[in-house]
Amino acid sequence: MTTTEPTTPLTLDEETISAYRRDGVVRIKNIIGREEAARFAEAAVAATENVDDLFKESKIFNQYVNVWRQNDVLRELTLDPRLAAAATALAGVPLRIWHDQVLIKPPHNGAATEFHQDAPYWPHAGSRASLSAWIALVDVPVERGCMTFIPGSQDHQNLRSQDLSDRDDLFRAAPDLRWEERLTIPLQAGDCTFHNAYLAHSATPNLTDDPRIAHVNIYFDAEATYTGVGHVVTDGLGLTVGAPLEHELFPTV
Ligand code: AKG
Repeated sequence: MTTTEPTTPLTLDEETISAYRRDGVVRIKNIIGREEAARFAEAAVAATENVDDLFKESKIFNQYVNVWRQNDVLRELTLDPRLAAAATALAGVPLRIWHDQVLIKPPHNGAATEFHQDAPYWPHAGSRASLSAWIALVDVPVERGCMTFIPGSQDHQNLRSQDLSDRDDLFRAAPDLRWEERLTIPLQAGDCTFHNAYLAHSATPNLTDDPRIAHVNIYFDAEATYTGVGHVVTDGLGLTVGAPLEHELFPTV
């Protein structure tokens, strides 16, 4: 797989961009500094303490969406120009923020995030490129809940949404993917992966005594239009079906 060590300011070389376009995923080490990651981890823990998470019925992870709207420190990370520049170079089209999320797997959470794609859940039409920057705010070795990808699976763009608590659901939807090679990517604090929103991915359970803390910036095509399909981020905003998602929640980057 391709791993890039960033320069300052971050520019991605052609090899990294073409590896991303082929595999649907790329790792960028040290996209933020280790100390920055520690500062954001502390902010993520403080911002989510005593707050109900979206996934509270599930052991898979605690999920907090759109933290950038409430927390000034995490807002810096969600709107970070280094991440936005890398995402835009990989996507090759102008992007908006779709939403962010802090995903915490508590110690010994006892549940994997099972294989799924992201895009089938989203109310977007005509997004030429949507992708996530999954940023490790703590060291995430395999045992702490790192991500595994099926490179190339982003070509499966017409699947129904898949249940990320069901180990077999993706493979019922796309039986050929069961036999494809998988790529597991441990990350150190400050590293990130970018993955295509159609790329099948999963994460191991957290088997360690420390929480796994990740912050995810999700970007989508600035010209994509709203489908009206229900989603927690867009419900009730009064968006027009068939029009671009022009709203302060979805700033261009
Ligand atoms: C995503 O960022 O799209 C995920 O599915 C994350 C899964 C996880 O962090 O466990």
